[in-house]
Amino acid sequence: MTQMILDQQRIRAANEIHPTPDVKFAYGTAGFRMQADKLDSIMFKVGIIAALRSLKLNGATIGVMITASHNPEEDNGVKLVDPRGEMLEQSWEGLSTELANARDADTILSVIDSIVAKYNINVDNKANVIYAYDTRPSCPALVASLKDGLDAAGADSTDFGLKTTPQLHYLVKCINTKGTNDAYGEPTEEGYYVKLSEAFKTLMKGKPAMPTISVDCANGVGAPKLKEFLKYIDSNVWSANIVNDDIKTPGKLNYNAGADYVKVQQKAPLGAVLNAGDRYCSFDGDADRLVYYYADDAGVFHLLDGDKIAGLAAMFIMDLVKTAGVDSINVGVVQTAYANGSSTKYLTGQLKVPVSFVSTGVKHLHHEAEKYDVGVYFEANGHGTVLFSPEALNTIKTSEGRTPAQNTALTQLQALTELINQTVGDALSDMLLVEVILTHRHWTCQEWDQAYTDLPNRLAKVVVADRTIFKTTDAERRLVEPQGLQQEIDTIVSKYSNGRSFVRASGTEDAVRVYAEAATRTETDSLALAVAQLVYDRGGGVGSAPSI
Ligand code: 16G
Ligand code: MG
Repeated sequence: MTQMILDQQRIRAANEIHPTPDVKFAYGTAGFRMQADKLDSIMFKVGIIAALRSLKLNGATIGVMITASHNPEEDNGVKLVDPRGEMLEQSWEGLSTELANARDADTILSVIDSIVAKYNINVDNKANVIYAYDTRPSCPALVASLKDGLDAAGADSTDFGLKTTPQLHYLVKCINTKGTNDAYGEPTEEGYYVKLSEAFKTLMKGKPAMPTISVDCANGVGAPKLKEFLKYIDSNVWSANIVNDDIKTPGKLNYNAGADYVKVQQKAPLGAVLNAGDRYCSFDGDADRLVYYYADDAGVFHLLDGDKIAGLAAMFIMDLVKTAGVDSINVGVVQTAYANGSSTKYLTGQLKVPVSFVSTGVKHLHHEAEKYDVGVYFEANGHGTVLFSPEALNTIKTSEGRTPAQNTALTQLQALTELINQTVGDALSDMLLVEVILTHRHWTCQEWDQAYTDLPNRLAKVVVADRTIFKTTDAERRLVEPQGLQQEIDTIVSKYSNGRSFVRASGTEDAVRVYAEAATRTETDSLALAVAQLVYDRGGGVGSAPSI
């Protein structure tokens, strides 16, 4: 048994109070996520994992965020944040899953022992953990369970209260870099607003203000946080009208609102009546995703999703790098298979920017983006950010322009590195980035939208007996198993003009997702239905046959 500071008696006691239900838990794409009433035991175990991870990293501060993002209010979830504000290192997911599924106290203690042994953890260190949560009614009880785990593990922990997910990532990075050469900022919520607002003001200096934007906050934590941010900005410089800001009424969180709803339904959220020419955007429930939209003169809804944001950001940064005379800095974009085919064509054909493809999930995009000097990564669903490498940051900071124009561009680039949350996608920070670019270009949403026209696309969901039989390769763009299925998909796809379709098991839901795009809406729907039917037939479909 472990000799460490972990208090075995307390772990046993905590396990009594927070018994593990008969559920198969897995640390998925974004941590543990499910109906909130099944999560109690997970929370105290996550407290222990967070402490162990901190011990492993010599007491560096680890973050824990309690949220289920865009998922329904009755769900909740928890994820761990590594010291530099990144997602938990993947190699820890397996053992976290093992601990989550351990039921009796002896098994729990022996899994803890194996983690200590495997990672050669120095138990003399002191663990440091911070945590925060969103507006879900289930959060307070889950926080209490988390705290039991942290206490049992002897961790020093700080409750940062209600925060957006990206704010928690920001805080973790600030705490761990405080006093170093690459100090990220003040580790307070105020510090976050100050950093973003100062950078924003620098970038907006001398530019005429645009009309007020409407921001749908999905009745989630983004609403109070955006209100707070607005206090730091003169409304003559920039103003926002917040819709869906009711975080008190039960049942409203994410209900027919928020970035996921708007992206999937391809329509405006509840509470937003679109006036032609105005700008609208939506955050998701924990404010780490952003999509824009507008209505044209005929009143038709148009979506500007993560792909459009990536294109806009890459275009602007490439121009700025050139104007600043630091074109040794290379810019790259990272996408997933869900990126609209037209967006990839625009990036490679028009912007001539390198594009790499990775599997779904922020951790994959983030790491790939780190390979560029400036790595722009966005999922079509609106989660993304821009990463500046240490070398790029240094070049921007130390270069001296030969002309006033070059100096202005360098100042703006420097401000961009501070405006953009480099730990993770951040709806507030990303929105400010988009607002800066539109202001600099004097563009409406409609003008921004003209970069390229999205191919019509459709996402379908098929419930099957066992989704783990669906195995993919090539950044999830092709199936290797079940055998032969990819060939059948290829045959179907070849019948459609500009057709593309792929199939992958969801990492967050018990279902298989089917994506399809083609030249026309009718063709797209027909393609999506045909592939969904194939998956249903050959993959062991459960329940009623797919419909679109
Ligand atoms: C999670 C991921 C998101 C991804 C989505 C895919 C993070 C923080 N979030 O929400 O990036 O797009 O899962 O869901 O990584 P799916 O596997 O169910 O399609
Ligand atoms: Mg989210």
